[in-house]
Amino acid sequence: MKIEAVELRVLKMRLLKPFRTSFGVQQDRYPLLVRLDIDGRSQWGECVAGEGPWYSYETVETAWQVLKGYLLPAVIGRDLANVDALETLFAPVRGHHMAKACIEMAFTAALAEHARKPLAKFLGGVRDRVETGVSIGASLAQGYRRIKVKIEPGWDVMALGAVRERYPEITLMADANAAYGLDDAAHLAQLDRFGLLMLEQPLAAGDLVDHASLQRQIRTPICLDESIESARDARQALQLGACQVINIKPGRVGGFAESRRIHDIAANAGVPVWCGGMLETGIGRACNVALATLPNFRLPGDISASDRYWAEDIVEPPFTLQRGGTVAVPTRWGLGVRVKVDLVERLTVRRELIGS
Ligand code: OSB
Ligand code: MG
Repeated sequence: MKIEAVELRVLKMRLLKPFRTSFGVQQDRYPLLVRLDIDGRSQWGECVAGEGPWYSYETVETAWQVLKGYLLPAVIGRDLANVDALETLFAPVRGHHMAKACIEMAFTAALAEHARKPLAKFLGGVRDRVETGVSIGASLAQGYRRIKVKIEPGWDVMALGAVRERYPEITLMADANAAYGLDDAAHLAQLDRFGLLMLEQPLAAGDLVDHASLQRQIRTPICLDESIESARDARQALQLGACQVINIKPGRVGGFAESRRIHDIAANAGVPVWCGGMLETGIGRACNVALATLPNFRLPGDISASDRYWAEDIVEPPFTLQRGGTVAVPTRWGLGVRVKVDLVERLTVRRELIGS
């Protein structure tokens, strides 16, 4: 398989509802898309980098620069037998997993299409639908398997208490996006009484040691998101007792192959994983859905329906919420959804073709 050229583009898309996290409020999303021209066919991918360096040091801008300056020159025009070959060429670039992941995932989708398999089957998936969850600031959404409330200092115990009182039975969790410190351990222990499924990323991304210490002070299981950028991070987090659950986002960890390694490390340790989201368009969502069909994805993910985010998704068919709060896994070969190229064109605010 030879990647002949790659087109980078940034779209501008309005979120149906502003999205609030401990980093701030976001109304517009600027997804970075890649189109690989590979063996005479087009293959789309999505980079999950955010607009600013809050969730991660990576941004749309850094991903663009690293792709254009380093990653794409290393792979364009070369014959790549498999994902291993791609990972080897990317290895000299330190970090920048989001930039790497969009190429790795598009390349994997191309391999799946070439093998005449849906992406989920190609990855070894075992499900034809995945359980969905929804990540929200304040309002509640119906039909999802679990609700994740974004918290931060000043919006935590009271907020979760109010939700819990109104919905005593609902599967509830909280995501702090690194907004607390170890000094807040006693405060965070107050969340124990709400029977949360888990508390996601309470402390800073690099703080595996402090997460381990916090986990000894609270009953609520800690889940790590920002802290896990690689299989090595996952192995060390589990060795330290820093978490009891892992949120895998393929776009955060460098792609499907690294996601699979994290999945297997967690499975061997008896630790469940689930698939997080990064406000993706249908392209990134298709990748998340395919990954979440692996056996150790045992908890509902942040894989909401397209209409939770967008007035019109850029893929056809869009992802819809189905019976029992699930999303159906596409059955067509490769990515499994068709990209609406005309709509992508209209939403594009920046583009560049990187050739050999
Ligand atoms: O921490 O999981 C997160 C969105 C952007 C960046 C980080 C996160 C999120 C979400 C939204 O929680 C998940 C989604 O619905 O895509
Ligand atoms: Mg999170």
